[in-house]
Amino acid sequence: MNAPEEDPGAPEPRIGPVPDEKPAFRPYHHPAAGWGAAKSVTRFLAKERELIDGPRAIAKMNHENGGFDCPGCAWPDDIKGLKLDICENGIKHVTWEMTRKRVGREFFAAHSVSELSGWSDFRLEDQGRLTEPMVYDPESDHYEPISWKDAFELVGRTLRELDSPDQASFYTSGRLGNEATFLYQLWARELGTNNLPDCSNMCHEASGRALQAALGTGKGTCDLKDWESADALFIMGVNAASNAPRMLTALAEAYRRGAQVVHVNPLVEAAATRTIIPHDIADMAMFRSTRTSTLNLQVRIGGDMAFLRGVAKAVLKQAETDPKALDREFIDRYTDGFDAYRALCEATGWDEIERQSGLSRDAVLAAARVYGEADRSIISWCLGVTQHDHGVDTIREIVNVLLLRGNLGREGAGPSPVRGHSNVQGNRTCGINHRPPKEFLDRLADACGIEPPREHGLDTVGTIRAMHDGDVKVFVGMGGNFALAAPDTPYTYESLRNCDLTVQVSTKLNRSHLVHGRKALILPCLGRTEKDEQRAGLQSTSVEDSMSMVHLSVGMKRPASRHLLSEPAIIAGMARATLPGSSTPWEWYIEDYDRIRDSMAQVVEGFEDCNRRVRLPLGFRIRQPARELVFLTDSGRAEFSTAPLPDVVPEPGTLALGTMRSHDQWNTTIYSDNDRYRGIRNLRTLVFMNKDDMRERGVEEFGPVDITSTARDGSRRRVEGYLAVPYDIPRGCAAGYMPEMNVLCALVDYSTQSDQPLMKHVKVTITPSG
Ligand SMILES: Nc1nc2c(c(=O)[nH]1)N[C@H]1C(S)=C(S)[C@@H](COP(=O)(O)OP(=O)(O)OC[C@H]3O[C@@H](n4cnc5c(=O)[nH]c(N)nc54)[C@H](O)[C@@H]3O)O[C@H]1N2
Ligand SMILES: Nc1nc2c(c(=O)[nH]1)N[C@H]1C(S)=C(S)[C@@H](COP(=O)(O)OP(=O)(O)OC[C@H]3O[C@@H](n4cnc5c(=O)[nH]c(N)nc54)[C@H](O)[C@@H]3O)O[C@H]1N2
Ligand SMILES: [Mo]
Repeated sequence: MNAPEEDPGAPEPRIGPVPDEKPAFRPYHHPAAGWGAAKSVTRFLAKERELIDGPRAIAKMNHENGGFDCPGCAWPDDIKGLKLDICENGIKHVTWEMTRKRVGREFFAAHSVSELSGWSDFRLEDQGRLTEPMVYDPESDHYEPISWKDAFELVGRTLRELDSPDQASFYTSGRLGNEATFLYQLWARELGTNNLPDCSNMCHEASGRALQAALGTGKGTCDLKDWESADALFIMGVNAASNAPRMLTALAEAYRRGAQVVHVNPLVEAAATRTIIPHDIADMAMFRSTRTSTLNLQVRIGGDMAFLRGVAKAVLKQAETDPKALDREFIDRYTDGFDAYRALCEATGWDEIERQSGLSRDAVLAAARVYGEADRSIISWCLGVTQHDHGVDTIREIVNVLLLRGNLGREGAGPSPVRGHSNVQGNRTCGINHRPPKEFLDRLADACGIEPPREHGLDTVGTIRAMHDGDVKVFVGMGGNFALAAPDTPYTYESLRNCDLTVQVSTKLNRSHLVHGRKALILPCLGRTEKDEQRAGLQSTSVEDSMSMVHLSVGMKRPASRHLLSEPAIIAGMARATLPGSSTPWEWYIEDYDRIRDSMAQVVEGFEDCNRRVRLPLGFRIRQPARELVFLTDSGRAEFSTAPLPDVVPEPGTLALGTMRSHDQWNTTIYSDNDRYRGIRNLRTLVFMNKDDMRERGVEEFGPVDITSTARDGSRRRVEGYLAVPYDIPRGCAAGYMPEMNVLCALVDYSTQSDQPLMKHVKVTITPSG
């Protein structure tokens, strides 16, 4: 066996940009994960000098009874308690947090904010962990130490002086644990605002809205057991090998048991080829890889809805001669709106489906055959589907297709969104919602004795606009890196700078500390890997994964600095200072997080008796009514939708640009300038293009190009000198990396269905530079 050729491993992974090295592109033909990943991890650990603690921490990660939850993606833990269900990128995220480097007061004394503003984002985070609270001093243009008490007082005073609580906005990034989340929303609502934007507003807002409307349940209905028993898996708009690497195991196992795995993506990503499963020792030793795909469909950017309509059309056609093609009994008993949907499918012509999906009729029919022959199908999706104007309609079309064959409420079937941040789903469950349901607010009022505001608050896009207009004056960032993650970078910068006060609760230095309000605080917190000691002893915090499993996470490392506070403690401190007359027992909650969970048990749906259930070996699963065929919709049935197909074909001369992640980054955190599975080394300012589109524009391979986007309101944005990489991508489509390309995303370009920025569908023209 010519093993080494099978998987010779990564091109040397560099940690951080290497300015003197030439960018390179060499297509990747090896399996995902396997030895390439192992090699990359070893180098990363060595670089962070974590060869001893790193592996020990990893052994503790995601394990029942006493580990911490991987701070990476939201893919669920292995239900069989697999001890080595780890992934390259999870290890990077953990090690990133555990670095030995520190950013103390000496660092801030030595570097002014103006100076730091000239540093790269990589260099900022590479300084290590923040160690004590800092306040911005405009006189010296430096951050200076401040006591926790004074920091809380500054937040409290500024908030109390506002004319209205709606002049403050409280952002959440999806790593925040459930207990902190609960206290955070309680603080905002007791103050009197629902301005609770979160990263979900840029991520899966469309999924929540669509599933809620169709099924009355805003989450997916599948769990890992379903994934293990499906006959067909449809993976739409996910780069799983990089962003949900543990999904590779599920795909490989599906292939081995003879299930069909269909990938729908403009790019053939590494997860759509083959993988070596990292925990399969035999496979690793033998360099044996497994296929993770049976069919790849390179849909046009934004073309998923047309593709799904084509599948439905084919299934309905088939049903004319083969009644078993549809699950009529299911449709009659549980759904509403079938006749209208059937009529719509019949009225949609194949030429339109082909044009809008970018796929041939034969390709769509091939997928429809897979779907028609499978007893149990799961459709899974991520940002390739959500970050579009018609994201909600597309996800409703996913549900339409599933309903046709009764793929809901039974094992091995259903809708299964892949969430992003490790606790982004838990954040929403525990109250981070600018449009909170009435029932949640009622229970919050009863259990916590507050009068929560009833009108909707601002989301991410709304907050940026309101800060720009001067309507929001205080911004609190609970984790994340708002300045870089949000669209329209210069506009977002102006918005943040227009605030009276910006507060960032963070673990590492990032751009959002340098793009700040007139007053600014950096409040450093414990990370998930670290021990959180409170009065009652070592505390744990709960998190919810993509499949609604809630379990405890306990840190095991000594905190990076003795001045750090936990996120719940920081929130309680700010809340107490803001609300002097509050009857909420803020300090009492912090002494023992079980007390927070007792309140959550009364307020959060599905959290009844959570203190006991969360301590069960695998935690507990939040009940999904739609899984049990209970539909909390107005009709009490699952709703077919009948939205018209959007026109996603770019106008002549323009391209649809999707912004996405490389293999070596966590959202705004860049680990290196390599993108191994796409064959890229040492380059981030690039654009992947179809060869014919390049030729038509006189763009040379690796030649510099200028990219201009045109927004809805006609305004233009531009980046210059990006290098064009010829890639296997449909004509009319282009792709490149966030967050660099966020300058091309206009704030006005958000979905009217979900208010999500259109990060996967930026209208651009590309021309050779100079
Ligand atoms: N290592 C790592 N893991 C992560 C993250 C990270 O940054 N790094 N981020 C986390 C977060 S917050 C999230 S939300 C998830 C994101 O996970 P993904 O959704 O995988 O994120 P992206 O990198 O944006 O990749 C989008 C994928 O959609 C495809 N795509 C683009 N446009 C379309 C389209 O119109 N239709 C279809 N069908 N596909 C399209 C792209 O080719 C790409 O494969 O990952 C999470 N996990
Ligand atoms: N163009 C474009 N833009 C996008 C996207 C896209 O696909 N295209 N994707 C969007 C998506 S899906 C998302 S989720 C957002 C991500 O937006 P965010 O969640 O705001 O950004 P991150 O980069 O994940 O945040 C990284 C920072 O979080 C802090 N941090 C890390 N761990 C912890 C912790 O335990 N506690 C606290 N308090 N802080 C911590 C660190 O200081 C680090 O610098 O970006 C969005 N932006
Ligand atoms: Mo996300």
